[in-house]
Amino acid sequence: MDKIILVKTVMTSNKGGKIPAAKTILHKNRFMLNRVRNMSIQWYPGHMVKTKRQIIDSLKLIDVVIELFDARIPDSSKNPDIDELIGNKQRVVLLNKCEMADENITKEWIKRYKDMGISALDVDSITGRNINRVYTLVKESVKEHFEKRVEKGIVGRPVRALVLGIPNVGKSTFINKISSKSSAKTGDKPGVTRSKQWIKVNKDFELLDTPGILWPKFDDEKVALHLAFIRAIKDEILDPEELAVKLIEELVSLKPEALKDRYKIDLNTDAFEVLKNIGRKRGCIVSGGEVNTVRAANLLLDDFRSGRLGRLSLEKPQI
Ligand SMILES: Nc1nc2c(ncn2[C@@H]2O[C@H](COP(=O)(O)OP(=O)(O)OP(=O)(O)O)[C@@H](O)[C@H]2O)c(=O)[nH]1
Ligand SMILES: [Mg+2]
Repeated sequence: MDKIILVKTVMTSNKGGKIPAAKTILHKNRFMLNRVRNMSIQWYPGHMVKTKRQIIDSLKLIDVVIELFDARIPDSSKNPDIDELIGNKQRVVLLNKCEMADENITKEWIKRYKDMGISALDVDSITGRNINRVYTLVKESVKEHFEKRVEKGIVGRPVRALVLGIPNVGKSTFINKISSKSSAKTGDKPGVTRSKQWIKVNKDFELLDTPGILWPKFDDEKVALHLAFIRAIKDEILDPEELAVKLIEELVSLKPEALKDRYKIDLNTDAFEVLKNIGRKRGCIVSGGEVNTVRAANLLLDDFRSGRLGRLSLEKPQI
């Protein structure tokens, strides 16, 4: 196992506060870069701890939780803390970005949730796929709860849903799509939403947007890598070459044609060499003819994240 030392220098301002990500120095043994290694990824910044507290405070205001997973990685994008956090609140699961995932595998996931008695729907908040079915599902999930309210004489209040999920899963985009507004700020990186915000879908339905949250420790490296691949973890703390090598390794075993079709390259070599070949094909060359592997890595990650490698599901439901 080779060694990678990622040294992140954190400068301290004269007020004593930390200036994050001031400089990242990578000491890498390039000779060993083509070997499989363990990446240690952790990202649990203070704003997520604060959001968790806000979520607990909001629970008394809401009837149902809409939990978004990324359809490409439904297991890894499920925050293990959420079950405990929301207790026995009604829940609707949405597999978002479904048009980037393998359609048949997504169907298997939906069936799995239904078998477990969880209301679930595959949606795409860009194309709008199934978005018009979400309200019906939400209404069904709170029907009993609202009937009890009517019995108690409480009427005339809209259904209120709390939208939860990991960073960058598409919570704000989903809210904008279903409400046909652009009230919620969105962006292709984690941590765009910084505070909670109520958005009215119609007179009967209100949604609470929240900042994405992760959990304090990823016990499984694969989970951390999957989250990093889909950009739920901020790129600034990651090494793009390492991440790209891991993605190549996974794609080669899962769906090699995704790489072959896009880059027309030979995959019968180790993952770092594949990365170099991608760089060569795509003109990521520095003076002297060497491949700029950082550029090649970013290009590959960008292609994967934008769906240019085709529809890919990295996780299947376990039998
Ligand atoms: N292809 C595709 N892209 C999506 C979908 N939903 C969201 N996106 C994109 O994913 C990125 C993140 O979307 P946001 O809505 O900002 O994600 P978020 O969950 O609110 O993120 P935080 O506020 O950081 O927690 C944006 O670039 C969106 O355009 C989807 O269903 N399909
Ligand atoms: Mg957001």
